[in-house]
Amino acid sequence: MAVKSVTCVAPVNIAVIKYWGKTDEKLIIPLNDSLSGTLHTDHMCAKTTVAISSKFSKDRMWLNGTEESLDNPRLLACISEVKDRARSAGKLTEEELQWNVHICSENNFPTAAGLASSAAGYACLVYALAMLYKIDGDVSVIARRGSGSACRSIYGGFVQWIAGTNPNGTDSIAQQIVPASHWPEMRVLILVVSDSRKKTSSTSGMQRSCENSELLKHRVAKCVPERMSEITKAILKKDFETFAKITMQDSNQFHAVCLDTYPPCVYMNDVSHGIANLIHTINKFAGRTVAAYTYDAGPNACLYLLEKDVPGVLAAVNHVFHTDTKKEEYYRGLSVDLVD
Ligand code: 2P0
Repeated sequence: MAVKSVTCVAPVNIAVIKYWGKTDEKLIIPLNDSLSGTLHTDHMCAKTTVAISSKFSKDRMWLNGTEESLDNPRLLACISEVKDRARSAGKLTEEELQWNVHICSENNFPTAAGLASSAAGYACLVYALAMLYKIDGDVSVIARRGSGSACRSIYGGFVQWIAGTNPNGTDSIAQQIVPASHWPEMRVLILVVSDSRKKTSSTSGMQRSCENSELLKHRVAKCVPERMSEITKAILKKDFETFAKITMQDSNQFHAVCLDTYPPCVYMNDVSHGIANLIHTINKFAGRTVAAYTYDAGPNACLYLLEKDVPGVLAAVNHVFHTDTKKEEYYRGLSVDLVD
């Protein structure tokens, strides 16, 4: 039986300037630009196989071994955008374009625990489909339709997601600022505080913030544009001090917006705050900025730091927060570098 298939892996990205809020829910157009580092796929990644065949009787999808419904508008939007582009590219026959698709995807890290699982998952799916249907050009614009942050996982290194100005979203795309090789000493330490599913999804949390957070308006109008410009300069100059300060300030402001939302979205817990305090203490006693923390829509800490400081920071974290699997809250350290 004729089957065409492609398997891809795609990495997680960790934002240093956060995406929070949309101007268009359906097209997933963000309120503000954002910026992230793309992690190496060795440790945290999504792996997806896509296949088409004349013998497949319907579209089907499996996620981490369990069959899931394809009745998801975001998933369908990604598939249909890829097929539209494939039709214009003309590298597959119309008959092949009509074949049903099977999708098999898995993550090697907690799903929906605020560790960018949807970002890696949709980036992987869209990239694999793009290879299967032989489409050219930027596909971050399609990955965005699956999950906003997924567009940033299409590229390696430090990546900017430009919000864009076009109401149809065609210019809301990701682009690489620098490859990982620009700053090869950069590391990210993931401290898993909890791998349980988050209470408020990012999608509904940001929707609520848009409805009633005054702080979000100030953040979007003033803080993010200034920070995007400053942190980009810091990355180009490899100025860790400035990079780290902006990263921590933006994480703190994002969580302040979450608390300014009514009812509030609470993502960080006592262990998360404890880790943030520890980083400030380490930085103070070292007399320089050794590490920067950042937290997404969950309690897990991501630390950006340089390779030379990984052993010291890990030792301090291990000393203060004992691994105790009997407790519901624990952490696990994972040091990863960025990918090109
Ligand atoms: C980010 N987050 O920039 C921010 C920081 C969470 C906190 O992107 O609705 O899962 O699918 O577009 O992409 C999470 O948002 O939300 C996110 P949707 P997504 O990484």
